[in-house]
Amino acid sequence: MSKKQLGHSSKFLSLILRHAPETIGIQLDNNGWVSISALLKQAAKHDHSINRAKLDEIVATSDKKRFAVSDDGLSIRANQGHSIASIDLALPPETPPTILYHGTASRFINSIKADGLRAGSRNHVHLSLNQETATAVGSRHGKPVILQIRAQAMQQHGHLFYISDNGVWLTAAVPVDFIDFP
Ligand code: HQG
Repeated sequence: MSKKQLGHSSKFLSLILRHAPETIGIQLDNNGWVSISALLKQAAKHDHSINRAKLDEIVATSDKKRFAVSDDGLSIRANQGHSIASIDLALPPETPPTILYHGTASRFINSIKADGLRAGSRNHVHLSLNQETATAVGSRHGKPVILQIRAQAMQQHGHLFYISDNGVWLTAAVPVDFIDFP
């Protein structure tokens, strides 16, 4: 399987498992899981044939570990990035490091200064453990700007933090008081 083909199928799976399962007629459970056999059957019906070996290869080679297969091997979910409001990843709240990073684009800074960080179309604001990752995330949107988030202070003020299975820190929103701009 070429890298390009894998990337194409990985994008398709992200779309289905994070945002739009209904487009191929499947439903995710409350925690975002779906039966792999149902997923593959419905994907094939919608012109996207993926066999189990290919699915396992996508899960194993995803550079960011975007997907998790359940321990019994029967179900799959996306580890983060969902926009479906009813999905609760049921992650336990965790204590974050003192500082987390958020990579954004320079054109968003004035709006972030006014409103803080909003989850927008996703269920959480995504925060990175290090500046390198934040730079990569921000570069997707334009000229990257790295914000420092005083995460532990936020937690002390009652904000909850979670860590996805692939190491992305998640929180509902970041008030501007906890953001250090460069
Ligand atoms: C910005 C990728 C104006 C926010 C990445 C971001 C990540 C505001 C954009 C994951 C704002 C939303 C998520 C405000 C936030 N005013 N703009 N008040 N508050 N924004 O893509 O964090 O490859 O939804 O700064 O690696 O860029 O998909 O979020 O620039 O982990 O697995 O609004 O997506 O992972 O953009 O990226 P996104 P994100 P995958």
